[in-house]
Formats: sequence, C-alpha cells, structure tokens
Amino acid sequence: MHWPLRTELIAGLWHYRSMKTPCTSTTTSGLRGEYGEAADDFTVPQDWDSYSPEAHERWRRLYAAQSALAQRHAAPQFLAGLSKLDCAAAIPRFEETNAVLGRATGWQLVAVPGFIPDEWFFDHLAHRRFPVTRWLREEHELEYLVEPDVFHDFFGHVPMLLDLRMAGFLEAYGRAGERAMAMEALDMLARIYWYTVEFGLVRDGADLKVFGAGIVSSAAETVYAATDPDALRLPFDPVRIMRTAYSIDSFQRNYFVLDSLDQLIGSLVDLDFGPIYERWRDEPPLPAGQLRPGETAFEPLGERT
Ligand code: HBI
Ligand code: FE
Repeated sequence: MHWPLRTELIAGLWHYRSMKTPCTSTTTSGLRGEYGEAADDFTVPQDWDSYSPEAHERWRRLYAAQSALAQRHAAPQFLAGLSKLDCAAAIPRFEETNAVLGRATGWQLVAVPGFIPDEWFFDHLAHRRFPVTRWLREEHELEYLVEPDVFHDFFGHVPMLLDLRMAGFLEAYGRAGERAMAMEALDMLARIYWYTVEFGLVRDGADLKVFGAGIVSSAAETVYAATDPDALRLPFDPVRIMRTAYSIDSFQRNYFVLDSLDQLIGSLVDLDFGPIYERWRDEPPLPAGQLRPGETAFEPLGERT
C-alpha cells in the first residue's frame, strides 16, 4: 500500500508530547536527526559534503518524479519559484539557495535536525529564516515518511518562499505564534498553516492548482487533491479553517481553495485573532470532510452547484 507522503503528520504529537521533554536527542524526543549537535536555536550546519552519492541520486529521482507532476498540477507561483532553484541534479547547497532567496524575498534557509520546538519554529519564521531538515529519506521511504526531510522541506516549501505574498505571510505567521501560544490557541493557528502552507489549493483561471508543501512533495496526494472528484474542496475561510480538524495519517478529508495568493494575506491581515481564539479554542473542532450549510464545494474544473 502506498500511503501519501505524509511528512508533517507528527506535528500534532510533537506539540502535545515531545515538548514535555527537552529535545536534545532522538531518544528523549523520539524524533530522527542529530539534536545533540544543534545550537540553542536548534540549527545545525548543513554539512553538504556528508551526503552520499546514493543520497544525491535518490534526490534526483524524487525531483524528477515530483517536478513532472508539478508541471501539470502545481500553481504557477510554485513553478515560477521552482524554476529559479537549480536543484534537479543533487541535494542543493543551502548557501547557494540563500543567495537566490535573499535577493528575491529576503528569506534564508537554516538547517535543522528535524522538527523543532514551536517557539523556535515561530522565531525563525518571524525573522524570515526557514528551517530545513538536513537529512534525506531512505530508499524504502520514498513514498511515505512521518517526519519532514530535506526533500519535503526544500522541494515543498522553498519555491513558495520566492513568492512575495507567501514570503510575507510566513513571516506574519511566525509573529502570530507568540500570541497564539500565550492564549492557548496554538491548535487554531496551526490549522491555518496546515490548510494553506502545507495543503493549500489556489484557483488558476477555471482550474484548481496545488501549492501546499505536503501536497506537492507527495505524488499520490498531488493527483488526488488536484483531480479526484471525491476530494472535498472548500472555499478559503480563515475562521472555518481554524475550527477544522485535519488528518495526519491519510490524505486530507478536505482542502481549502484560495481565490488567489493575495487572499491569503488580505483575509488575515485585518482579522483580530484574539476574540476568535477566545470564542472557539475550548470547543471541539469540526470534523474534516463535511460540507456545512451554505458551503459550495469546488470541482477540479469549475464549480459544483
Ligand atoms: N519544526 N522543522 C519543523 N518543521 C515544522 O513544520 C514545524 C516544526 N516545529 C513546530 C511546527 N512545525 C508546528 O507545530 C507549528 O507550525 C505550530
Ligand atoms: Fe512542511
């Protein structure tokens, strides 16, 4: 069985359990990666020279497969970003990418051992530093792994960091983290990230395209989210999203579709999250996969009425 490539699926577990113990080794956190070598801000050197020829070859195959699918199904903004990243032939050197990113949007990549604590994740984003996992998945995990690796983090996320709107949105998300944590509403904020940065779709004329990193780094979910008549695609609505549960071990049971990337910032910039957190944080989330009264789902081509 080929499960979707679900790289972020333990984000929730991480938040609830792992943070109770200091994340300094794989044994205390249960996470893969060299946490013992990390600096206080959880960064590590990328150590590009330590990648084996087999790892670079594996990257090439992953890149070839996913970029072919992306040409058909990914948003033009993702493809525009990908075309500026010279990363088809080998695992990229973050240093080289940083020159391109810095010029385009001021973002920089920092290497990390894997999942890092929420506080640090938000702090990096708030300062336009994107944490990218250093290690690459093994041969037997090409289709499925539970933690983000360098392919998910780089191929999935970095193309969109070259888009000015996504660049601004991710910084704003990082800044929003502190308040969400203080108000004990991190789950609500995290759903915004999940349903946009990780699993977002956007209209492209009459068509729907994928741009979320969790989708574009998964062959099976790219096809499912972009083309399957059974996938439930709902109109983007921030409060609805903050209230909607998500799947961590299967395809998403619903997706949210932006009219444009401008809507991402436009709809959130004037929203006062405080009262929304207070109103909904203690209520159980809406189950995923259900159309609510008044909602109209999207078909892959055009709208269903
Ligand atoms: N760390 N490396 C990494 N990648 C993530 O996507 C990530 C993380 N730490 C916390 C986190 N995500 C989420 O729990 C927050 O977005 C809420
Ligand atoms: Fe991700």
